[in-house]
Amino acid sequence: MDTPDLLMPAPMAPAVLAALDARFRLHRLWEQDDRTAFLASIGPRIRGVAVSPAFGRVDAALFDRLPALEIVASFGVGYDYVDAAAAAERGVVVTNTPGVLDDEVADLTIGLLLATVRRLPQADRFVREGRWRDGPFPLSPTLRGRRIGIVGLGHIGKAVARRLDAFGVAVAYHGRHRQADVIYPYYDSVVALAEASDVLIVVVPGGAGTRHLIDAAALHALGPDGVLVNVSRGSVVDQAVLIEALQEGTILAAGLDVYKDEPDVPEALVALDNTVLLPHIGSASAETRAAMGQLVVDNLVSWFDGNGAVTPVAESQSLVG
Ligand code: 8YV
Repeated sequence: MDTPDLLMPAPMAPAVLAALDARFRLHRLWEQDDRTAFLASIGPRIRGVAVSPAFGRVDAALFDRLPALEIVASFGVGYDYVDAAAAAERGVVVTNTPGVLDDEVADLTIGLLLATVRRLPQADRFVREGRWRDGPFPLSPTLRGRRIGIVGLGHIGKAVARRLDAFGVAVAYHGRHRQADVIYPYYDSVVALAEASDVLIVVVPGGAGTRHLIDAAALHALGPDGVLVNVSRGSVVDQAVLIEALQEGTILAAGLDVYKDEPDVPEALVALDNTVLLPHIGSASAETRAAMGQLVVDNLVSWFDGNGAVTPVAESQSLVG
């Protein structure tokens, strides 16, 4: 069995490092003082990359330095930071970590929805700050009777919808296509879905195709009693327009796990009382992050054992047959 050279640009979990060290010659880019010189010397031998969004963009500029590259194993279901089309053009397979995080992200989404509508963080602060003694916490809005619009009914969207079924609220969706096996009403535009909804939950993948899908028109259609929950990517929402809508009360509230420039969260969002702000923790339990890391390892091991990629992304399908 040969020992392929792998590049890891930014640190991943210790268990992932240990598993990759056991099977590959793993090069840790972040430990190098002169990364450009290091890449120039080691780049031609690199056959695989294990990477997470912490590194920044993975695109032609990196591929140019790795002429023997066969596979990029990305941590996370979303891989909008990887130019998977440019990779495919060079015959490089890209893998992600779908499936293992669906339920975790769906759980978090429900938690964020309830926290936002029933104002749980605000209520927690109210108790901690000793304000309860001065009177009861103000009545909150309710989830009861709300119509929920899911933008992006993929695996995670469906896991969210299943949970919402149990809450006894109506669910509808928008996506690129109507899905034949789904009972929920379909709307062919975000604005039409927003008009028919009191909550929009955004679970669509990030990237150029969904940039600012939630714009001024969508928020206007959602209306003054409307709640926005975003657990996908900050790029999907026009953040400046969202801040304005929250400040002016043209929507009621927002629960956000993702932002335009993470980890920078605009002061304007922090200052608002009608936002619940999480630090991109949709999949961030120890167990689920371990499963995602294991899937990165499994993809690389399977590929270099000659058994193909386990979870290639859509853009790589033509390469894996
Ligand atoms: C991760 C995610 O936080 O899977 C995704 O797409 O957004 C998250 O699970 C991220 O990919 C890595 O930090």
